[in-house]
Amino acid sequence: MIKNSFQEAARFLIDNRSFLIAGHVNPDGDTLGGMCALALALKRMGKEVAAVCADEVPDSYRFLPGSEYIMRQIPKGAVYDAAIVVDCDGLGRAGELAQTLRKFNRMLEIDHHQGEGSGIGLTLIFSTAASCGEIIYNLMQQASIEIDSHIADCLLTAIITDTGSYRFTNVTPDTLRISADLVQAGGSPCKISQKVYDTRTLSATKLLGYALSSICTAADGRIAYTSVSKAQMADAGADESETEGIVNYVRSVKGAEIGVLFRESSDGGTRISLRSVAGVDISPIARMFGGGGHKVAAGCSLNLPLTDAIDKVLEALISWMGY
Ligand SMILES: [Mn+2]
Repeated sequence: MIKNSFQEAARFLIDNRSFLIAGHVNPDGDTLGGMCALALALKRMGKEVAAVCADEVPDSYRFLPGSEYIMRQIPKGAVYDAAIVVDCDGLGRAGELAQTLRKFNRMLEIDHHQGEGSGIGLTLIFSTAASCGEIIYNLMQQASIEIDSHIADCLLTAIITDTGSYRFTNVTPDTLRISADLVQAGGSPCKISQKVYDTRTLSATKLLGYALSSICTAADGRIAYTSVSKAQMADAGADESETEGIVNYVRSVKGAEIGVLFRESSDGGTRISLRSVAGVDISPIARMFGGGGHKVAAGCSLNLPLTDAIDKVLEALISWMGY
């Protein structure tokens, strides 16, 4: 794996004057928490910072300090010395921003997927880290950046969401040590859990109802799956980001080793989210369809209508499981 040192990455933060911080499409707590933490720290260092994400910040993450800096587009005419890319397994994950990012000479990619980075600049890619939040914590320590309660909340959100509240197999002693330091610095797991998990909009709750009421199983119950159509989203008044988390309910059906959520996209294609129990590596299936992710959480998109996508992915999953 190509890896640069934390010293080099710390120098990169100190030496450059202005930064474009980018995250991935359909942003989650790790990409957003990491982006916000970096934006807050760099602004405090007197740097010029723009944080950009091709998709809207979901409501449940608007509490993140620094999320007010996240824009959908790069300000017209703005030029930045360097780019920092957070939680992207390849620049393509940044969606519409990828083109702009490829023009940078100075780049720092912070990630914990299996990929090796774009090869443009520096990389801090550690596939054993549970979240980018942990890597950014180590980077800040190296750069002697003081972690205040705002940054602590951002990094703790990254860790809590990417570990499923410390329930996934990716949790390591370091995950917990870093979390302890972040709580010491003023981060609040209680507040984060309430904002991210215990607050659901009415529209998202209705949509969850639709999704749960039509769960099906296949392969003797070892696969549980459901779908959400554009019509159901419209009926619930929900947007695409409000499907986040539904797949975890699907996976939790007793006996299911794999949970799948099929979501009809606005462009007529289908977005597929996959979850598996520990010990079942679902990422090869996501990659088979041009997607990616982790062993127990992966995803892909198919340029097919909902019902065709369901047929195609189920067929692949069922034969993959040896049926
Ligand atoms: Mn992540």
